[in-house]
Amino acid sequence: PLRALIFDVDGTLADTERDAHRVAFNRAFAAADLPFDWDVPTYGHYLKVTGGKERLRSFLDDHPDYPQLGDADIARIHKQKTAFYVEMMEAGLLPLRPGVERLLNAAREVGLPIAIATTTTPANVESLLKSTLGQDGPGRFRTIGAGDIVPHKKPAPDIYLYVLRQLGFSAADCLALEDSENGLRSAVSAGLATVITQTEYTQNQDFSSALRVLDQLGEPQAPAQILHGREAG
Ligand code: XBP
Ligand code: MG
Repeated sequence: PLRALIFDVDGTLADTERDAHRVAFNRAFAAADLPFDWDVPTYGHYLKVTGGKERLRSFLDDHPDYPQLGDADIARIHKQKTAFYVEMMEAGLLPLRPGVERLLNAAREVGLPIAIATTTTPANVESLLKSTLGQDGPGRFRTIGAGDIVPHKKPAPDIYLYVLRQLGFSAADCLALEDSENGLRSAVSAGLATVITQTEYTQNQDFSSALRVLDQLGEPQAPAQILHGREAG
């Protein structure tokens, strides 16, 4: 039986990367007087590194000509980035992807628990859910696994294993929803069947281990496929 849906956040619930995370990083770089700015293709390249602090570290490793930062500086700049991101969410600038709210509502109607497994910072998830679903948005999810709560970010399985433990369900009884190859690898390594909704940034990635690959959840049949179609591969 299907006992829970486990959602990724960035790229899956909302298209947050290009117009929110990327912009928040650039604002934090400018506020810290750093001489770089991530354009859309550059950000796409560094998205292969999950986690904002890890992403910045990887960029600096590739650019020895730029000022090099210690872990404390990266943490400080990242904290500022989170503040800018939350500010953007509170301004209500970013919608959920098509069909997401309908699927969340369909799950609630049939009494199916929903959960979150993401590498992003908890404050980001909370602000996105509140701005799109209302103040009780975060409370609709039985478990929210996010950020540094596990030692290894996606594509490691840690965050999905953490969420499964919190839910008390086995992987065989849950379904993951992801948008990226890193996310898919994480979910599949945790034993989860996974539905992919592709984004502009992830459309050319390898999704061969996915149960199903969709453009989005907005098609008329999507909720029925997700809620009843696990074995229909
Ligand atoms: C999302 C991420 C995150 C965000 C930035 O991956 O990799 O790092 O880009 O968030 P996923 P932070 O969709 O697989 O969860 O800066 O808060 O780390
Ligand atoms: Mg994602």
